[in-house]
Amino acid sequence: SRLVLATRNTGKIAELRQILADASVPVEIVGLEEFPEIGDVAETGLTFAENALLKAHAVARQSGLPAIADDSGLCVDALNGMPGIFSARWAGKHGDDRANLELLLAQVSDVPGEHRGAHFACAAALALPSGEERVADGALHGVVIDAPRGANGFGYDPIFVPEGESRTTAELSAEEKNAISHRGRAFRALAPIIAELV
Ligand code: ITT
Repeated sequence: SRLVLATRNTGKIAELRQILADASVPVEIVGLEEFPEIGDVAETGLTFAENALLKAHAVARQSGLPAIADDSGLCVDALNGMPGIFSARWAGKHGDDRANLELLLAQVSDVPGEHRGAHFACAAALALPSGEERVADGALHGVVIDAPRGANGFGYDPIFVPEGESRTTAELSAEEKNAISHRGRAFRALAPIIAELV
């Protein structure tokens, strides 16, 4: 059976294909490029779970296939949880990872080390064409540092160091990141549900 991966973020696509392969989800994953008629979904939800479900339902309805979506972001304690669900467009233009990271660095520049706590959050959603839905969450706690390091991953990875690590998530290998990440945790929790329902 086939399952549509309802994201256009290339960083997510690479990680999700690996996470689902490692979890031995027994379905064929097809990308949105197979459905050029499906446009972007307005992310009008107030939570990661709401937005992940909006994306999964829109793609399931339009493709006629089960769909999975990821909504994720970085929640910074000193910024009252922002950028959170606004992480992809924090500096204004959707998906400008470099500008988003630079703005965030400027916003935390005078926050002392002991108040640099943050977490990545991910909601993993599955929607069926019938309207049935499931969602699972994952988080990765750590700190925001004051200068970028590392070339792996995407988004805010160069300025985030997980608890118990000295490297940023952009300095971890893909395998190392997936083993601990918000996305790895959320989709490993969803994997048995995908296997059951799809
Ligand atoms: P889709 O909606 O097409 O999936 P998107 O990039 O718009 O793609 P989101 O609205 O979920 O997705 O935004 C996620 C943002 O959060 C992303 O642009 C990054 O800035 C940040 N982010 C999420 N997971 C991350 C990770 O593992 N490492 C670094 N940054 C991450």
